[in-house]
Order: sequence, then C-alpha cells, then structure tokens
Amino acid sequence: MNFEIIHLKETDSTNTYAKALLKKGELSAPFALVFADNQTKGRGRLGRNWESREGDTLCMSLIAPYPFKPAITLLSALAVYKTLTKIYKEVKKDLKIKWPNDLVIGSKKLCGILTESTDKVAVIGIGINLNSTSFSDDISHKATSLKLLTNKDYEAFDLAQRLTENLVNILKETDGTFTDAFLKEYTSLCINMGREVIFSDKSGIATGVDKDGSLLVKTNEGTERISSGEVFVSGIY
Ligand code: BT5
Repeated sequence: MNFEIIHLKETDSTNTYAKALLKKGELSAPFALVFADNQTKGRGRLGRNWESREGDTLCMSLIAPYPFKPAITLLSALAVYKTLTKIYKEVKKDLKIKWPNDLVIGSKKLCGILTESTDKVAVIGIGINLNSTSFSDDISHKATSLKLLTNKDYEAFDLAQRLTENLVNILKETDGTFTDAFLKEYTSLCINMGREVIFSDKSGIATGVDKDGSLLVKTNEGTERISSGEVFVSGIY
C-alpha cells in the first residue's frame, strides 16, 4: 500500500480526527487513510450534518500532501465513481456525479465529499451509503444506498482501502489538477450537464466544467463560472 492506514472503532468525524493528527505531526507517510467503523458527528459542507450508521455507511478521510485546489474534490468524486463501477460492475448504468461533490443514483444522493485544506495538505472526507435501508426523516426523500440499488451487502473497510489506492494514484498522476482526459470523463458523468441549474438568485443551463473545477452555466447574461456555493439541479434534491 502506498499510504498509511489509521483504523478507528469510533470517532466524531474522520476529517476532524485527520486534522488533529496533522497538528500533532505524527504521520509517517505523505498519504494516510483515516477510517472509522462508526462516526458519531459526521460533517457536511457549510456546517451541515453527514448521517451515518455503523455497518451501513463508509466513513473515511484521506490525508494528501496538496494545497487547496478545487479540482481535488472533483477528482475524488471521479475516483469514487471509478472504484465503485470497477468493483461492482452492475452499478455502472445508474451511478452519476452531481457537481461538485456528490455521487447520485437516480435523483438521490449516495455519496458526499468534504474537502478541507490548509496551504500544504488536503483532508478529503468521503461518506458512502453502503447498506442503509432507511434514513432519518430529514433525508429519506433524497438519500439512497448501494444496497437499495442491488440488494447486496457491502464491506466498508475493504472498499475504503481500494478507493484510497485509486485516489492516491489519481492524485499522484494529476498533482491534484484536472488533465484533459479526467476532465472529459468527469464531464461525461456529470448529471448537471444540459440541465437547468439554480444558483444564488439566478438560473441557467450547465454547459461544462472548467479545468479549475468551476461549473460553466449559460444564463441570459452570458456564461457564468461557479466555483463554490450551492447549485440546485432541476428534478434532483
Ligand atoms: C457532503 O456535504 O455531502 C459531505 C459529506 C462528507 C461526509 C464524510 S464522512 C467522512 C468524513 N468525515 C466527516 O465528518 N465528513 C466526511 P453537503 O454537500 O453539505 O451535504 C450535506 C447534506 O447531505 C445534509 O445537509 C443532508 O441533507 C444530506 N445528507 C446527510 N447525510 C446523508 C447521507 N448519509 N446520505 C445522503 N444525504 C445525506
């Protein structure tokens, strides 16, 4: 393995744990996987929650030696896609990426990614619903799992290691920036393309993704580049 592994029984958030490890400076490799069997206070973006249950949800963070680059989150979503569709071929026809950081099945969310960066290191937090068959009332209308799609059971730790291996390889190959080939692949899987998207107080049609990871949206006033913030896609949560 080309990364260190920290396997926890339980933690509040693997991203929080990873950031504390970085502060202590006790890591022995530039890449490290922090994996938790159970996460009690998972975080989404903008202070939101990430819901998980032991045995049902994969919760991991990858520590990677890269300064903040928006494309890292998008490349991570692509690595999740590539790993899941390589191991579980039957999910390929249903799995898509929703810009920037979600993987979706149909109109529901399967995976979320929270990247937190310093000027030197990125902590890429990944949550995937594996075996969940129910969710809290807050998200039951918009969440799904691999088990709900295939009726099979999945093992989180093994998947986390294989995903990390792929993600580390992609990050090393690209240095955390988009190559033309990865950008083309990401765009072809991105469910936003050609659809109406709503952002801030505007709307338009998503036409592409830029090399820096921005979403390109054609509005009445011309093409806008969206680099962060919330983007809603018509018909999807
Ligand atoms: C995300 O944020 O989707 C990022 C989630 C990252 C979770 C991982 S788990 C390991 C690591 N450690 C952490 O503490 N976090 C990372 P965002 O795009 O802001 O979406 C959050 C929203 O997704 C919530 O407000 C809910 O509406 C919804 N949500 C929460 N839990 C969900 C789940 N299990 N499945 C689907 N949707 C969920």
